[in-house]
Amino acid sequence: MLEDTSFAIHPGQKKQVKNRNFNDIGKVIKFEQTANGATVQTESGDLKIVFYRADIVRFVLNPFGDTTLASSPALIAEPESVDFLAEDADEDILLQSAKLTVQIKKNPVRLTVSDQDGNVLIREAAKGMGYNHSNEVICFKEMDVADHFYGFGEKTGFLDKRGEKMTMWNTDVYAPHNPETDPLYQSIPYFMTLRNGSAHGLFFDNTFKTTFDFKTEKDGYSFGAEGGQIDYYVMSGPEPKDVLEQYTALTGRIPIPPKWAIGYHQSRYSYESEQEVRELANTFLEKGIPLDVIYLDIHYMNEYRVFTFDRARFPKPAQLVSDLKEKGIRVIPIVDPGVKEDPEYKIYQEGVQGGHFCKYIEGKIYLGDVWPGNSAFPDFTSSRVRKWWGEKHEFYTNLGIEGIWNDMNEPAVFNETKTMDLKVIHENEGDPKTHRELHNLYGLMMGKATYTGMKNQLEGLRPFLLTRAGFAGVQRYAAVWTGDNRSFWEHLQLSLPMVMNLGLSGIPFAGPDVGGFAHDSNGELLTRWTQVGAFTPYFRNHSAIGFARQEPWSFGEKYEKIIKKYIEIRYQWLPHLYSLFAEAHRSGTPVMRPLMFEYPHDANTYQLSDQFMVGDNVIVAPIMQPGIEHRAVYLPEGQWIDYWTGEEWAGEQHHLIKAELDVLPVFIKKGSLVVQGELKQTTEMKDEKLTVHLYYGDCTDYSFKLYQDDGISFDYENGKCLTKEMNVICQDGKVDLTITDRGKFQPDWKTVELVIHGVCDNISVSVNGIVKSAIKKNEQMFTFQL
Ligand code: MIG
Repeated sequence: MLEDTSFAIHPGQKKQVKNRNFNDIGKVIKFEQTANGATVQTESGDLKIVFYRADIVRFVLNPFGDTTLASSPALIAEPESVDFLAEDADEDILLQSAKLTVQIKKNPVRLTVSDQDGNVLIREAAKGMGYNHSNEVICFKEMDVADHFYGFGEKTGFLDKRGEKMTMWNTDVYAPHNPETDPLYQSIPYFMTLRNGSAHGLFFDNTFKTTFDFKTEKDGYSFGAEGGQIDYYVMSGPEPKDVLEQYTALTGRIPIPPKWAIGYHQSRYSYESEQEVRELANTFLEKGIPLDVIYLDIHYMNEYRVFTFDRARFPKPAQLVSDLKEKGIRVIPIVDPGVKEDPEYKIYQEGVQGGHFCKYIEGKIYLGDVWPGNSAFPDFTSSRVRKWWGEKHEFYTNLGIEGIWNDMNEPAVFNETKTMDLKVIHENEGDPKTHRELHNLYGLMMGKATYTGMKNQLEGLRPFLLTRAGFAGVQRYAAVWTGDNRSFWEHLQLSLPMVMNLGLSGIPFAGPDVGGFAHDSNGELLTRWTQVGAFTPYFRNHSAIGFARQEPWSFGEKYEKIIKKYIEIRYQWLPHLYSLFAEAHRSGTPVMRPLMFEYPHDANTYQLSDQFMVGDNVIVAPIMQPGIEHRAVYLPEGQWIDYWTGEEWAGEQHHLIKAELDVLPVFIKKGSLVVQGELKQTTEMKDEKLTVHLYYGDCTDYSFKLYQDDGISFDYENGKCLTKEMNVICQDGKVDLTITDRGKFQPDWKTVELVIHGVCDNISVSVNGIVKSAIKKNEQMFTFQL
């Protein structure tokens, strides 16, 4: 029949292949200086160049229409006023701030960005910016032989992403994560380049599906998007720390977490009844295993309806929450975005009546299949919807709940594409856009709604939010766990570079499910994983329904004992870790760092994926294979002390280290210090005494900023916090400790004990210039008041 109609000559029958080739943007037509940079008219639209600071410059070009300076919600910064020189010559245009020089060759347009010393950071050569008729955009850059690439958010594989091609498209991946699994739940279109010891950053602010390609070409890389503008920021570095400071100036930093959120967390899919939760808490208390949080996974709800409890299994949630809180344990329930399609369910009614759900352009609400069956999805791109959703959390906060766990917020839907129909329209504050364009923002905006709502309700207490999906800037609202890993040794291994790269992507509060989520864990794996977890920023044991239980005692006494020991160590290290979180809050510096972050000139660190640093002076080198008690450890410049034995190891060398099952290899840099508190059951217990462990060794300036505040409120924003900057000089038989206090806060502790490790001769110790004591051989410890 169809043959008789015009369909017979339908053009699609010849299966035309789309021409995806990119057109170059062409040459410069006109140059115009602006308050913060320039507008350069090209053959393919206006290229706007904006200095945000002397060390941050933005490039925007829309090849399909008017170039706009509007940004995605990742951005929190506005351009500062920046002094710069502009020069319009025959062949090129030069824009120069105190830190950056932008050169624009005119025909064709080719950009070069250099630092103040003339070192090239990024350069376009044969190819520059391009676009095609499928509305895709792309930027090609030269790649130096010495370049190493880090960041990109949540990726599998090793630390350095040179040679990889990665996509940003928030995706629920239950299938086992392996080195070619990409994308995962988070989209952070940002990376840091390290070249010969200097670093610079690049943030591509585009919410569409983006691709970063360091693989296809030998001497060039590219980043591109399925739509939208070319819109990226170059950050000058030159230290990795500077890049993080610059990137987080644009996208924000973590609030200081409530102290309880950096304790040990226990989860399971699912603890299914009040009784089970109480028994769990009691077991921790009886066994004296420290614990701060228990999670409620989807079984707490009435048929997976968010903002409800199943009253048969959880008859008295308020009582449960308050009884546990008395014991210093908080309860965190899961909240998914999918709202069950049920005309008798209040949230669904409100959502429909208020116009809060995502809709097709024709007006029909989008429904997708998730846990509760057919469900509608709040449109978090609208501030009105965010307010509504945030306010709904009174349901939890009125019960005394201070933390929420957001899952499935890619959003995940049980269908072929794994997500919402791309045609769905988001309100987006009066600028409606398709899900195809805003998909990657869903988790971020849900996080914003949840965090803001809770913060309003908690009357000055810090909320805690855990999220699976996110976009650049998600650190402002939530900690990130790395989704559905498995109880494989390989997944313990891959969690290290993954969390380190999250840290380099502005997300310092992250961690994997300790012990592994799916698959059956075992005693040895859980033990080794808990040892690592004790030193990773986010520390939660979580496992899936239908697999072996993995609470600390699940595999027998031998393992339980070691697991307990390491959870205790976490609590002892809390003053130190909390100080590092405060540093992340101040400057974006990650808590858990790759060695290249501190030793960017040491090529041995560039791909080092099985060791990490906690702060700037502690190296953790875990065993991550079964039946193994030895491993190679690389120690960079300096002298390093084995945390357990006091043995000294030389830097800039590899060593073979022995570590039986109860040993996590930890090394402290000589001449530096670590601050510890007391053993405790929960973070609710205060430290009466602090211990400063100083590792004696030649050092002319080491400094650590010990931070304390009340751990629960936002008073720190008004100066109610204490920073004790401890400066150490160890030389010629002398230890000089200088302590400078900043801020007004009466700390918990009454005494501070100084323990000096590695003293082998008479030395004299002074604190703030006053000689405290002369230490003779083997007298290594003394106590005083700080
Ligand atoms: O499709 O809520 O990643 O942590 O336990 C599974 C049940 C949905 C996925 C999360 C996991 C959680 C589980 N969720």
